[in-house]
Amino acid sequence: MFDTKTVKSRKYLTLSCQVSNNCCTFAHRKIIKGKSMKDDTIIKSLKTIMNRRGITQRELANMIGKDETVISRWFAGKVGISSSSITLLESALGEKIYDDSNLKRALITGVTGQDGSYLSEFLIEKGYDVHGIIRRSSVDYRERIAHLEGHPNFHLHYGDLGDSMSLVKVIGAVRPDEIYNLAAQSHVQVSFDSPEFTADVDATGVLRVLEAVRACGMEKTCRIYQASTSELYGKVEEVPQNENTPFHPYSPYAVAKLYGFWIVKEYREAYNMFCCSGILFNHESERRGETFVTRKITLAAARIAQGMQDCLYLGNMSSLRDWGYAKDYVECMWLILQNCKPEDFVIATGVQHSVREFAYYAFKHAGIELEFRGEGLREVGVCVKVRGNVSKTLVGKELIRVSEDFYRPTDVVNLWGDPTKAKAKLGWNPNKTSFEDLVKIMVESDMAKVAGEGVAAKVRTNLAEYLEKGIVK
Ligand code: NAP
Ligand code: G4F
Repeated sequence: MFDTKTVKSRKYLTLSCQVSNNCCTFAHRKIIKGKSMKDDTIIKSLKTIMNRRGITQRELANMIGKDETVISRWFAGKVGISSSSITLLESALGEKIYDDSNLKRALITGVTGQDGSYLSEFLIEKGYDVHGIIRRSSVDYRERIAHLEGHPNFHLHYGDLGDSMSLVKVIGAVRPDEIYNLAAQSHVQVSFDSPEFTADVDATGVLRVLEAVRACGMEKTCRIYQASTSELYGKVEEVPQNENTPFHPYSPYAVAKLYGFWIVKEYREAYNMFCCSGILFNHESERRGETFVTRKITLAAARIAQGMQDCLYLGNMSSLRDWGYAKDYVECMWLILQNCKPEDFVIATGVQHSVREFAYYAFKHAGIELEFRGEGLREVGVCVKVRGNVSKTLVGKELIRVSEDFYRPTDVVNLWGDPTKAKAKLGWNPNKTSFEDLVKIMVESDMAKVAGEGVAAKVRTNLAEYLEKGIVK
């Protein structure tokens, strides 16, 4: 039975939330600054019904005893429709405006992560009923999906990749058509500090998902996407890398992910399951975790440009990556599961840049022209020119320095993907967002974030100090 509890969120007013076993479905619509959240799906469905039955806005308003302006505001997207209004409309119209029983159901592990949040948006937009697995945490910190909570097609369940029973329960209850297994300890450097945990989640966790699907008797009906990685190529044996390039994992993270890749392949062959790996090269965004190199750079560039940080410390700046935009990559995850047969795909842009180049362009977008001088641990990024509101006092200062703290015991230094197969078989466009646009999107977002930090600035300053000192990697 459901037990209704009230959950308080930092950012929003109170949400009512039904909690059952490990299922937490946000049944009531979220209220933001006194307004309900806009819901395109419901408006679209309501408009279809009105068109079909020739009902005008005024007639609809009369039917539910509301002023016509309320309906206009719903249609203009100025306010969303509350649950009680939906009930009222459905009873007045005598039909469901919103019926999710025929929707395709997707389950996303790692829904709170960068990719999980974009994939949720993408699938909701495609008309899916989206279910996500979240871990219990001592702080309610689900920033990336906060805007989705309350959407009628978005549901959250407690679970953990380290806990088979929770996976069996959620998969058995949701009975998804598609599972996207994105959950992972995804930081390569952290995998050297926590190798056993990384193996448990990134390797055995994949096995647990596959076995849970079998335990629920869904191996013939449920398609599974596994978030694999270019880190498998590791100490690379050829450039660029494609689906036939040999693997040479070069970190505990990559070794764990290699197990995930092979166990997916094994279940595909042994049990005829539709399960595939997307071998994704680095993809970034304004939602990227703050300790991955791109986001660390864009946040620091914004903070330095606005006088809130003195210097950025980095590790190996010569490392090369094929960086794409996460929003473009989630489309490919979906395309892989819509393919006629289960296959693995390399997803990349086919364009490579160094960490140094990323830093150069990021600082440039923030109004700071850098010149790199020296080599190895002595290399520095010196400010040679400033633009716009950036203080001229920065000119001549060393804004980037190298710290040994950010060097890895073994580092992958030459990733460059060949997306030919994904282009040809999935019709995916790897160059929707260019490298320059990606840097611009991230810097602009962080410039705005830093400018708006206000009262919270001190908290971020502490994090920046930690980053500078190498306490947080
Ligand atoms: P991310 O932002 O670090 O998100 C990781 C997600 O996994 C978070 O939602 C996290 O939940 C969840 N998670 C971690 N441990 C878990 C556990 N034991 N049980 C349940 N959930 C757990 O990663 P991302 O960048 O979105 O990447 C998504 C996936 O793609 C990962 O598997 C990553 O290894 C892989 N990948 C990423 C890239 C890339 O460039 N981004 C490239 C190739 C492959 P919390 O919020 O609770 O921590
Ligand atoms: O941004 P990174 O930490 O990403 P990395 O190691 O490539 O891993 C990411 O991409 C993988 C796909 O290839 C994913 F599977 C994985 O989950 C994750 O999303 O580091 C990129 C490069 C590395 O060579 C690193 O040594 O940047 C170099 N780097 C230089 N200075 C730094 C720093 N990396 C970090 N995190 N911090 C630095 O200060």
